[in-house]
Amino acid sequence: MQDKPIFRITKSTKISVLSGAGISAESGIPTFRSADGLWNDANLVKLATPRGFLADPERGWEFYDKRRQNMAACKPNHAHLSLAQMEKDGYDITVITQNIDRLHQRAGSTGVIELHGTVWELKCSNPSCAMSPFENHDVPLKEKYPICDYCHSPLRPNVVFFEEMLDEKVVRAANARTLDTDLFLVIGTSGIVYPAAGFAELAKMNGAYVVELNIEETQLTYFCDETRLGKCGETLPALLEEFTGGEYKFISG
Ligand code: BJW
Repeated sequence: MQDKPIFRITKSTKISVLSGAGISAESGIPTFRSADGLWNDANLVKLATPRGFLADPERGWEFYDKRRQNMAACKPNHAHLSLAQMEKDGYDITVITQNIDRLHQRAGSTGVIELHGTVWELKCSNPSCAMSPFENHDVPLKEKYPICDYCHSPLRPNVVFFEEMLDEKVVRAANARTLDTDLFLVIGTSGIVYPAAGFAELAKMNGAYVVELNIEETQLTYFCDETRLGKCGETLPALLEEFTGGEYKFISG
């Protein structure tokens, strides 16, 4: 059997990354669907739905406040940092993330497309309220749950709960970039949640070279050109060095 050709990255290669919870696992942020993942507790899954959160905003905020405290204490790891360094070195790289933790931005990546929003913004839970989402970094939160100044409804994190539509502009941006990609890296996601997982399929259908980096095979593995098993904090810097033929060297310091 013939060996697969090694993909070669140059500065004109358009690289896109679809990242999921696994990229932040080595920073200490729990994933959702692993053996000790957040979604093993069905009650927590309910809190990540619009109805579940609003039914008990105090409990909802207890869940998100704890996670914000953890996220604030965590640092970007080698996977986030290697992508940011790639961008700084002049490579054309865009991160499309499902993560709400902002670790890509803290590592130095710019123009990150946040498919599922961010926990560092709050918005009003009343869809008819005119208040716009705003930054909030209070850790822990000052109150049991924050209230909208305008309409007095509970505020909520500006994240995409299950059964909610993703922001149309965000989806359009992710779609456009995916269709304009030579190398598509699928990092640390189970590929279960749509429409996010669909971007990896779209990239493949559009002719991109698709590489998955995960500690185990996923339901996306079958169509990827390569799957590299292992912790992405190790496999990603190694892959970037390999695909640039050594032109890019990750500096971990
Ligand atoms: C490592 C590693 C290391 C570990 N190195 N790797 C049937 C009924 C109802 C709905 C649906 C349905 N079928 C489809 C839907 C739609 C639904 C969906 O996809 N559901 C599936 C679960 C079936 N999607 C939606 O609801 C979306 N909206 C939508 O479709 O609107 C239309 C609609 C309207 C009304 C009804 C139905 C549809 C919205 C999805 C929003 C997802 N929100 C969450 C929560 C965000 C806020 C929060 O964090 O609290 O987003 S859920 C959660 O899953 C989070 C994540 O972004 C997302 C994806 O998870 P991810 O990142 O892949 O994490 P894991 O844990 O699954 O995987 C981690 C991976 O890392 C694993 O593979 C590990 O092996 C790996 N790993 N360590 C490398 N060191």
